[in-house]
Amino acid sequence: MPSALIVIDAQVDFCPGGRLAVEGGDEIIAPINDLMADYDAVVLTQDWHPDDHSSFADNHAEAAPFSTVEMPYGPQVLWPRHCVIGSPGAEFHPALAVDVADLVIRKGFRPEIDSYSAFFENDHQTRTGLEGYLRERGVTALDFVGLAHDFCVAWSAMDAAKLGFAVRVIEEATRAIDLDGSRAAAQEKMRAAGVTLI
Ligand code: VGL
Ligand code: ZN
Repeated sequence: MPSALIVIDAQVDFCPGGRLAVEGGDEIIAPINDLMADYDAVVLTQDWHPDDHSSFADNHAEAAPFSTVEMPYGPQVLWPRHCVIGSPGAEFHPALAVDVADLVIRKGFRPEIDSYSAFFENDHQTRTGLEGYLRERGVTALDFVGLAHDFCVAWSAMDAAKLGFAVRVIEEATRAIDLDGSRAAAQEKMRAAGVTLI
């Protein structure tokens, strides 16, 4: 069964010292590099937002970071400004083995919509193109690692399961933001969606 490792958002801004730092985010880079050789394909995703992105709290009047607002496509958490296109924080972690990757897919570049999942933007309809790439490569099994466990990894893994891929999340190669218990909630939702947590 051809398999792919999907590395979610292993970027400077999600690591300690970054704009939306995930605790221990840098600890998973070496384990991820070690995993890459075990797969037929390696895909990296890159969170990639324009300055005026609607997920940034400072683009909303009087909105606090980590509060939730209603967008046309549903509820959206407002984040500190992060992964701005071309900024140092949007780069991959310097130790990530970027050269091994077959594909880098960017997401979240439309100002009006956020994109946690590597497959669909947050309206659950706009496609990133990743499904087509994997199908054309004949890939049927996907393992997910990266940041953050409870947002972009979880949403990507659940979409992949819905699309019919065999999906696992390698939890020790992820770290969570854990906003109001979002880590446990994500684990429950992933299991319910048919994702295997290992
Ligand atoms: C992410 C919040 C905002 C993630 C990206 O990679 O999990 N979380 N943008
Ligand atoms: Zn983002």
